[in-house]
Amino acid sequence: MSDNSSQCGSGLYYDSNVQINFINSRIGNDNIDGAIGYLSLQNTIVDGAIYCSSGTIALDRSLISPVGQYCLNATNTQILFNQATIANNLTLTNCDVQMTNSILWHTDEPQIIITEGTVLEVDYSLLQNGLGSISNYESSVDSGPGLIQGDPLFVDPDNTNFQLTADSPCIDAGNPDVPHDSDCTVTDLGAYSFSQCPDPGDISGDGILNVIDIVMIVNHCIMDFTDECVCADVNGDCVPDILDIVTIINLILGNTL
Ligand SMILES: [Ca+2]
Ligand SMILES: [Ca+2]
Ligand SMILES: [Ca+2]
Repeated sequence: MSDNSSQCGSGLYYDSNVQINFINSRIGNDNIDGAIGYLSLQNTIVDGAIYCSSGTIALDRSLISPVGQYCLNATNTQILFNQATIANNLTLTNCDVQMTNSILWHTDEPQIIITEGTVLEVDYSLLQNGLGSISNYESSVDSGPGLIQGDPLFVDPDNTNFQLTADSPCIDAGNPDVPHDSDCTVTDLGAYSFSQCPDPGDISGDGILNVIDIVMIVNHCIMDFTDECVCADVNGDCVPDILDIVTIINLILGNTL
């Protein structure tokens, strides 16, 4: 959806008991203006801002990064952030907010402006300046474990690329008890996970699958799985075992699996 028009000058406007689900979507250059309903964003990028005066907003593996003052301005709203990247300010009034496995990033301070009545529960997230990112945090924030602060080391935030670089502190910083990333490591913070194994089976990291990788898997990964062994799981079941050895031999021999 892009450059759409509706009531109130927004790309999408809703004001009744509707449920709106965006999945694997991009909302470009449009704002969302809503009330009462349930707005769900999964694997979705929002280039505009969201304004909401009641109801529920749920972000899962999604990014909001508008050019402007706010990415989310909400009143009397329940807000659920899970693996969200929020790259602009929030203004929250009388909201019930849960944030986990997420990133809050913007150069303006504070990044979250709480004007009154809001309760924010946050854990396993990067807040740019820690709890100092949130106005009135002494009275409005219930902070849990796993909070970090600092630069998330995005690839190119000036050009709206909020993917993680290899040195990002957000990698493996999520709640270890929730389902792991597709590379079988602890979940990363934010909308984008960083694959720590671009070439499954290439333990040596030289870009070539050969007997050296097999020896390394046998000697270092089958019995004692370490972070260096993330590429040992060649068949994608998150368990390094003899099946991975069989799989890598077939890959080396060019056999069809
Ligand atoms: Ca991870
Ligand atoms: Ca190799
Ligand atoms: Ca395996």
